[in-house]
This record gives sequence, structure tokens and C-alpha cells, in this order.
Amino acid sequence: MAAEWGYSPTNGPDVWARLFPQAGGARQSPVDICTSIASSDSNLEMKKLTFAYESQSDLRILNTGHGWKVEAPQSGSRLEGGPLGEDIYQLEQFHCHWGETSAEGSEHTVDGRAYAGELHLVHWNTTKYQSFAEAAQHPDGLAVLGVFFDVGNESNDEIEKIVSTLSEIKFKGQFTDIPDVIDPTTFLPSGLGYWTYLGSLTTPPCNECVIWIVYKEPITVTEEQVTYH
Ligand code: 1SD
Ligand code: ZN
Repeated sequence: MAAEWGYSPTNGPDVWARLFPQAGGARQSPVDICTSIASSDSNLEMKKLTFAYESQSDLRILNTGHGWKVEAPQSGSRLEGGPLGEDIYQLEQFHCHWGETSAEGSEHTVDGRAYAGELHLVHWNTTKYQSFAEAAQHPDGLAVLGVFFDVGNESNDEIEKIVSTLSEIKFKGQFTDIPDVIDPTTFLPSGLGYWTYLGSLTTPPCNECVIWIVYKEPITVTEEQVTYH
């Protein structure tokens, strides 16, 4: 395999398991969500999934070489309920996946259909673990909220706060501060129905440590906001 993982035939997902054994496991993400076989679970409905985030300023945004990532550790945030049992999860970072064109880009697909992009809000289990790194070694360690991007005419104000910084971090390893205040709540769709399953990090080392919660309703962004690479 090429020195670094990527998405080409020689270093892409089909060969990741050679260097990252967990990538060959049985609960790998992303997946295609087959709506006809997804079932509703009354237990999940009884204990609602709830979230509480803080607004933050001067967040750092980084070019990871595979996209952008905003470091947003929030000790005052809480994600709980739904598939998370009795545990409380705290926001650590959020990042985005997108494609060459807006016809593709999301990691999860729904009945074979890709969306233009997918935002991931990554949380870790603070009830059971002492750090993000420790949590990522356990099957209930992380909870990631996935939000699909659909392309429309209306630009998304909160996403624009991120997009407007990207010209400053064109190259891998570059970072800058986001001047605007970000409230992660505003990234979420108004319809809060979701699909959930036990999966993994979608990138090496592909740890099987993620409770995935993927919102059914996409948020709308413009073509320019999702083809900014
Ligand atoms: O792809 C991200 C990766 O960049 C990193 O943020 C990791 C968490 O340490 O999470 C994966 S993902 O599964 O959230 N896509
Ligand atoms: Zn991701």
C-alpha cells in the first residue's frame, strides 16, 4: 500500500485492512442505509435523544489533508438518551466529508443514494472513560451525529462561517481561528428523526467504537458551499 491511506485504488478502503486490522472487522462504517429493512425501536422513542451545546468563539479549524476539522472540546455539552443508554457523551470535534462534485460526497448512503456531503459531530463517552483517546478503544466510546448536505438555493449561514475560512487553510496541516461564534445546534436539521447502528470510524484506524446516529433529514447548502475544494 502507498505510504499514506487515501481514497485511490492503491491506498483506499479496499486495502486499509492490510495496515489497519480493525478495518477488516464486522462493524465497519460507513454503510448503505436500507430504509426497507430499518426497523423502528420503541425503546429509543421512550428515552429521547437530547443534546445541549455551548456557543463557542475562536474555534480552531484545521486542514487534515482529507478535509476540514474544527476542534471543539465542550466539557459543558451533553448528548444523551436514545441509543446511548445511561451514558453521557461530550462534543470533541466536528468535520465534513464531501466529493469531487455535489452528486456525491456523503459517506453513508440511503437506499444507494449519496448526498453532496456529510457533517460529523464527534462525541465521546465521559461517563465511562477519562479521555477521547481512551474512549476510542471501546465499543461504546464514541457517538457521532451524521448530517447530510443537500444542494439547494439557500445558503446555510452556520456552514458559511466555516466555508469563509477555508481559503486560509488550503494545505494539509494549516489551521486558523474561526472569527464567528459557532453554535453546533444550528447544524442539525429541524426534523430530528434518525437511523442508528453500531459501527466504526470511517477512516483509519477504523476503530469499531462508534454509535452512529444519522439524521434522516438533510440540511440545505448551496453548490458553492459544498464544492469549495
Ligand atoms: O474521519 C474521521 C477522522 O478524521 C477522525 O476525526 C475520527 C475521530 O478521531 O473520526 C473519523 S469519522 O468516523 O468521524 N469520519
Ligand atoms: Zn467523519
